[in-house]
Amino acid sequence: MGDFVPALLVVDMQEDFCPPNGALAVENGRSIAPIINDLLCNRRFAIRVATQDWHPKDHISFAVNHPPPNNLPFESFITMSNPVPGKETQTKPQQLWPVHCVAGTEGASMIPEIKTDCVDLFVKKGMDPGVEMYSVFADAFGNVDSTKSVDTDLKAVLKGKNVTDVFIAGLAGDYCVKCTAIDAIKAGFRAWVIEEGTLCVVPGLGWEKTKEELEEDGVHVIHVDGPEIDMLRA
Ligand code: VGL
Ligand code: ZN
Repeated sequence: MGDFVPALLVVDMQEDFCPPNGALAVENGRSIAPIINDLLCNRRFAIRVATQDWHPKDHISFAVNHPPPNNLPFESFITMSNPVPGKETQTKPQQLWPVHCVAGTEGASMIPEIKTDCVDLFVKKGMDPGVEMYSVFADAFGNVDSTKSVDTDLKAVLKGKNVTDVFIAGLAGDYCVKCTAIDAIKAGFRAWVIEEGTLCVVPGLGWEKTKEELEEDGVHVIHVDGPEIDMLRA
């Protein structure tokens, strides 16, 4: 058998992504907490990481930071430039969101249902006001080393622990979970998304479309009661 060193990434289980008060609440967001806790506390992972979306008030993805009429949360897209000096001519459409996960606010805190005692490392992302960062590994332009958007080089941490396989759950399936899983592959890991451990901003078809995109990029979508997770039982 080849090397197998698994890590767990719990993505953005924060108040702002959960009802009843979350600014960008994912339907039933809190309901996946027991599944995530079982993964966090009852399985053999070399490292268990929790990410937190952590934006400054002037973040580019906040609809209120743009002039009308093209500033409707969930609906409008603006043009975002690569923040890296010399690369500013590179642009991408960026979807706008309600103000969410502002650094240090209640909305940015982990939901209390998550057993944070079982988390080994917290990583904050989305900290550069000028660029979106759904994935914990890279910003929207794929910037890694040059990004000021993240407080930890997670790829380096995982490689330092000889991690080969990254298991991913959390919120939201169609944004941060998806981008983190696809980037995990680009970073040289095998990637496994646990279907029952994630929920989407767009319920229903959002997950079906996301699953296709994940599998096209080589991410394995698995079930929490399947053999891959069973084998990790502590
Ligand atoms: C997320 C939208 C904006 C996520 C973060 O955690 O999936 N989605 N910021
Ligand atoms: Zn965000």
